[in-house]
Amino acid sequence: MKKLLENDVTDERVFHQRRKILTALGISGSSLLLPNVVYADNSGTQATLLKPTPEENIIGYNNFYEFGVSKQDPQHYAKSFKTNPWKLTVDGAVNNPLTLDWDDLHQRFTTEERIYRFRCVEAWSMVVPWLGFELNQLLKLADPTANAKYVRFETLYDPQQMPGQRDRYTGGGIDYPYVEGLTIQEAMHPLTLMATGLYGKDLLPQNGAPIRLVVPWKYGFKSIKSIVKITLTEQQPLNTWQRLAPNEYGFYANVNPEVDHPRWSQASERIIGSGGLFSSKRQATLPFNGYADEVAWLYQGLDLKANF
Ligand SMILES: Nc1nc2c(c(=O)[nH]1)N[C@H]1C(S)=C(S)[C@@H](COP(=O)(O)O)O[C@H]1N2
Ligand SMILES: [Mo]
Repeated sequence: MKKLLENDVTDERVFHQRRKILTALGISGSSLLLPNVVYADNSGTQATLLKPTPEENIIGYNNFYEFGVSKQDPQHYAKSFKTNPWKLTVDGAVNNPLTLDWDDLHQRFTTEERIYRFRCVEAWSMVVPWLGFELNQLLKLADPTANAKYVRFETLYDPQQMPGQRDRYTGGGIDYPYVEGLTIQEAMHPLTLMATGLYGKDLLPQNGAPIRLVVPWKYGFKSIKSIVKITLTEQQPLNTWQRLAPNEYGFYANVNPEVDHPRWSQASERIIGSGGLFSSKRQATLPFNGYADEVAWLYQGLDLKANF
C-alpha cells in the first residue's frame, strides 16, 4: 500500500506503544487526525481507547465459508488466493457506473485507520485496526439516482480458487456468491467502511482481500468480503444468511443484546485473544455494538425485535 503511514509500524508492540504515547498526551481516539490516518475510537458509550485484538487472532480466527467452515480453514485454504489484479464494478441505480481496479481501490480514496469493535452473530468479538475509506466516497463517485434505496454487495464467485463454492459440505450449504445489503442511509453513514487493510498492512485473503465491507454496529456477517460488485437497487436485497435461515438472520442484523438468536443469548460475548482457548473472558454486549450515539437515529420508529 503506497501512501500508508502505518508502513513504519513493524510489529504489534510498536503499534501499541505508539497508541499509549498518544493516550498519555491526552489525545483521544476520535479527535486525533494525522495525514491520511484517523484513529477513530467512535465507541459512543465508552470513552476509553479500544485495545486492538492481537494480529495473530484477527488473521487466524476467521469466518470465510468460501474457504471452509472452520475458523482455521480460511488462513490455510486462502493462502494463494489471487487478489491482484481485481475488478470491482458499481452499477444499478447510478448516473456514473464504475469499474475500479486494485490500484484504484488502494489509491483513489482517502485511506484512514479506524479502530472498530467487531461482533460476530456467534457471540464472539474482536477489536480491529482497519485501514480503509468511507463507502460514501465511492458511492458519491458513482452518483446514485433517486431510485437508489438499497446497496447490494457481491463476493467473487470462483470455485476454482474457493473450495467452499465447489462443495455443499465444505461451503456451509450457502448458495454462492455470498450477497449482502444495506439501506442507502446505512451505506452513506461515515462509520461504514470499505477496508483494504488492517494493522497497517494490506488485507490478507482470509480477511477479505483486496476489499471488504465493515459495518461496525452490525453482526459480522454483514461485513462481506472480497467484493466484486456493488449494485444500487430499489428493492431490498436478499442477503445470504437471511436466505439460508430467515428465522435466525435478518436484513438489519444490528447488534442487539436484547434480541437473542433463537439458539443462543446475544447479551454477552467472548473476547477473542483475551486468554487461552478455554479461558477467554466475556463482556456485556452493547446496543449497536457501542455505536448507538452515532447510528440509533437511523432506526427511529423501526421495531428492532421484528427487524432483527
Ligand atoms: N464472502 C464472505 N464474507 C463474509 C463471510 C463469509 O463467509 N463469506 N463471513 C462473515 C462473517 S460471519 C464474519 S463474522 C466476518 C468475519 O470476518 P473476519 O474473518 O475478518 O474476522 O466476515 C463476514 N463476511
Ligand atoms: Mo459472523
